[in-house]
Amino acid sequence: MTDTKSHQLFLRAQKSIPGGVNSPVRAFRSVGREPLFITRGEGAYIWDADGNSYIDYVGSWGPHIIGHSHPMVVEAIKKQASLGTSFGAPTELEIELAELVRELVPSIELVRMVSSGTEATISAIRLARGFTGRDKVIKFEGCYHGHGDSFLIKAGSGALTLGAPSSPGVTPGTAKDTLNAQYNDLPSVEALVGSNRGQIAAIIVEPVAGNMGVVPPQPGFLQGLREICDREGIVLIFDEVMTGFRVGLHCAQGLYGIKPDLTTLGKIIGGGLPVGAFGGRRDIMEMLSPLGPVYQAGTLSGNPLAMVAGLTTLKILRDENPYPALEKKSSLLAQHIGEAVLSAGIKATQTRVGSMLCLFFTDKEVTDYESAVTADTNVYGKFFRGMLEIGVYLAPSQFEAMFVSTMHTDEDLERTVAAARKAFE
Ligand code: HOZ
Repeated sequence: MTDTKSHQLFLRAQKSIPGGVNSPVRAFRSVGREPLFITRGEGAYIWDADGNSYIDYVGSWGPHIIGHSHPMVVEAIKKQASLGTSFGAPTELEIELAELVRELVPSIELVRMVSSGTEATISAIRLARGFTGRDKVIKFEGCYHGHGDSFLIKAGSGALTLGAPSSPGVTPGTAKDTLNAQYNDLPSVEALVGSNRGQIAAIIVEPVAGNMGVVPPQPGFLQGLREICDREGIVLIFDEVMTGFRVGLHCAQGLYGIKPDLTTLGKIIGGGLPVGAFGGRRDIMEMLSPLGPVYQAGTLSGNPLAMVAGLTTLKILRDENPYPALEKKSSLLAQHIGEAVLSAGIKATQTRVGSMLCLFFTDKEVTDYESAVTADTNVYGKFFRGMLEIGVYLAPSQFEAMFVSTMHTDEDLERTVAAARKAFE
C-alpha cells in the first residue's frame, strides 16, 4: 500500500490539512486503513488515484441518488458556469428551486437556502428559539445534525465513529441547553419535557436516524413527537438532510405522514454541490431577517451553480419517480448481502428504509443508540476492507448508511453480493 498514489497523496495532505482530510470520517481511521483519494465518479462508480474502480455505495454521503456526473446535471452546471458562478444577489433559479421544494414538501410554506446541512440546522434552531422565546432543545442520542455547537452532545456520525460523541470546545452554557432523549422512546421525551416545562424551544429529530447506522422510527414514534410538540408549544424540526428526497419524493415526512413545523434539507437538494435549506410554517419563517428579527445570512447562499444542480436533480426525481425501483433493488440487495454475511457465520442485523441501508454486526435488534453501539466495529472494519479489496466502496464506518442510486444495475448488485460472500475469507 505504501507504493500507491493514494498513500503518497495522504502523506502530502497531512502536511497541510489536519489529519489529511476535510471531514473526519474520511480518514478511514475506524476501519483500520488509509483513505483512498478519488479522481473521478460516473454513474454508480468511482475511481481512485491509482486507477482502481469501485462500485460506490457512499454517493458522496447521500447526494448522488441519480449517480455521479449525471449528464443533465453536468450540462446544467456548465451552462450556468458560463453565465457566472456567483453574484451575491437574487436569481430566478433560487425561486424555481424554492417553488419546487414547496411543491414536493407541503409542510414547507417558505424556504431559505444555505450552503450546508450544518448551516440549515444551526439556523433552524436559532429560529425556533427566536419564535418561542425559549432556550432549550431536545435531540436524540446518536442523531447527528451537523457540527453546530448545540448538536455536538452525544452526537452520531463522525463524532460517534471516532469515539468522541461530545466535543471539547462546546461551552457548558451551550451544552446545558441541549437535552438528549432516546430515539424511539417517547417516555424519555416526556420525562425531559416534564422537568423543563415551558423551556423547550424545539425537538429536532432525524425522522429516520442515519448517523448511528440506519435506525428506522418505530410505529407511533414520530406521531408521538408531533403530539407532544402540539401540546407543549414546541417547534418540531425534522432534520431531513439525509432522508430528504432520498426515502421518497416527499421526504420522510411524506412517507410517514407526519407534518413537522420546520424541515432541514441538504445533500440531494444540492445535486452534489454544497446546498442546505430550512423551511416550514409561514408564521415561523416570517420571523427571519429581513422580515423579522432572527438574523441569518450567507455570501454563497442560493449560489446559482448549486441551485441549478439541485433543481435539475429534483426535476429528474419528480419526472422519473425512481423510488419504487430503488425500493425494489435496495430490498433485494439488503436481503442478499445479509444472507451472504450470515452464511460466513457472522452475526448481523439489517435495517433499511428505501435506498438507505445498514448492516449492523450485532445479533441485537437495533432501535436506538444503545442497541446500535452493540455492533462490533472491528468486524465492520474487516468487512469494509474485504469489500474494498474486491472493488466495493462502503462508508468507512459502522455508523453510517449505505446508499443505493438509480445507476446501480442488477449486475452491480450481484457483484456486490458476491463480494459480501468473499469479504470474510
Ligand atoms: N457527516 C456526513 C456523514 N454522515 C459527511 C461526512 C463526510 O463528508 O466526510
